[in-house]
Amino acid sequence: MAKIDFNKIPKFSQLPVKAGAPADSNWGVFGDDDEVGCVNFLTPEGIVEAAKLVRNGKVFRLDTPINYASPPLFNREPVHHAKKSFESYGLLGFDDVLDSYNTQEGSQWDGLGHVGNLKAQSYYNGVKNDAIKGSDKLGIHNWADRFVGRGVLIDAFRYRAGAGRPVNPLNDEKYSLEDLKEALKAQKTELKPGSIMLVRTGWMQAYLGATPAAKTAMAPMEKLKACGIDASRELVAWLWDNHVAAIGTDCPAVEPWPWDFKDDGALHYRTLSLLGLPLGEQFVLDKLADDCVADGRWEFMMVSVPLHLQGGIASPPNAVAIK
Ligand code: UVW
Repeated sequence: MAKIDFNKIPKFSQLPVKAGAPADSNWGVFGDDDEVGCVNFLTPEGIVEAAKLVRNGKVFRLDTPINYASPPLFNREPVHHAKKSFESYGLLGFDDVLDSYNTQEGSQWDGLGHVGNLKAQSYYNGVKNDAIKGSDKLGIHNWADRFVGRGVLIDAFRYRAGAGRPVNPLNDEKYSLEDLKEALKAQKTELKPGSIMLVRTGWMQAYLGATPAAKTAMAPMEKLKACGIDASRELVAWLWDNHVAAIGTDCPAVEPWPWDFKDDGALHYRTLSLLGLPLGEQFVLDKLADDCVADGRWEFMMVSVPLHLQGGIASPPNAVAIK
């Protein structure tokens, strides 16, 4: 792992640094063969600093129980959980067997092989579709022991409600860059280089409060409407210039859903493909947010251990925030 010198990272306005790379891409900044992306901003020094944020031993699980969404969103399959008995060996005991496990059925990090930029016909760092299909390139295993650092929660949902401009999370409303900045200011919190930025949009709370019939009605891709973060170039420049390592949200797509797959300016393309910036979706942030209000601390140590799946496309975050 190459040592990161934050002072030497080019500004967004200086991108791209590599000849032939698409506009607004950081391809080559972490090396031509890099498969880690912005998770490179999580450094050993940052982990040591993050550990100092642990003060009262409270732990918040940030991912949903498996199969929490019934049915899962975006036409993804539910997991089938069976227990395999040891009775045939004359023993008492069981193993688990999970069938049809889609790593994006609930809380998830989208890995860098999840979507490629259509215009550039490439994934992060210029990787081609055939390489994703036929090799472990850009797999989730690259983050298996890298996703630890300072977490920062931006409670954008609470901020907008408090400002008299509430968001309906079950509609395709958006949080602007200004909202995120103002919410941070209201929380007296700063982004520091190498932060894992979590944004509470209110979607998870609204979804969990919906009736079973409403959940069934909203689950299909073509029916779902959900709030999210603005996909503007300005917002993405702010993330990069602040050396944000990843962005995790409690909504289904980070950006408002539906987004247009053909739109080159979609946040999925701007982040995953052009910057190697992980997107986290359907995170559980409500209890953490309440605790942040209670103790006035919106930063914590965050530990996420994605599945050790060679070539994996995505993973549940298996994440905790520790205060
Ligand atoms: C969508 O935007 C469809 O979400 P995901 O990243 O889970 O595919």
